[in-house]
Amino acid sequence: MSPPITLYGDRISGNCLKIKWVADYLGVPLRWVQVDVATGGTRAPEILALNPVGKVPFVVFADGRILSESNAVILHLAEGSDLIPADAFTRARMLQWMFWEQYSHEPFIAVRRFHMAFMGRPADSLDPKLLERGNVALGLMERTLADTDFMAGDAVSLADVALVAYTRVAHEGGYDLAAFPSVSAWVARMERTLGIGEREGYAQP
Ligand SMILES: N[C@@H](CCC(=O)N[C@@H](CS)C(=O)NCC(=O)O)C(=O)O
Repeated sequence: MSPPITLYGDRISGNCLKIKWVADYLGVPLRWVQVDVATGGTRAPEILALNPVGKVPFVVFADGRILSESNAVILHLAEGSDLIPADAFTRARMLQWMFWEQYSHEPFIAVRRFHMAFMGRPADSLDPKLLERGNVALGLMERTLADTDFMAGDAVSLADVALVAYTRVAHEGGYDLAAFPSVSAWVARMERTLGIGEREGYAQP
């Protein structure tokens, strides 16, 4: 068996878990090195030496090459698999949602959750735009998932992996997923598809 890929990540981070889920789904061996974001682990000299960006996740391959940005990493891992649609337009639609996730979903939903669930910040101390724009994102997902089982169409793709990472824990950031029934059903579908269990709860590494 080839040596495992090493993932530097924090188990509270959906961006990091995305990579583990894709590796598990594909049967790719992965070694996890825990880096605590909340206590500044990403700024440790040995971590900055590997990834000068000062963020997780990043992966180190057996040949020493390093890759960061969660969606770039899952794209690379899943190359040639059924998580990437064969049809060119559907593949582009998958990418559309993955770019959208990083610019119009994660910055609101993941950030509000981080402040509330891990930094102990009360909801009323946070920028109200986080809740407002996160709900706009969930609303767009709701309308999409009312028509199709998965974000890019009828089959699961990396767009679903990218988006489920923080959607499934949006309630920890004060979002009410019950208001988005198609999204809630899709979260359950994705957890089954990826084998995400309670043991992988964000609060306990
Ligand atoms: N766009 C990046 C986001 C990476 C990111 O923001 N990582 C956070 C944890 S989820 C982090 O390392 N924060 C530490 C810091 O900014 O100091 C990705 O998708 O990988």
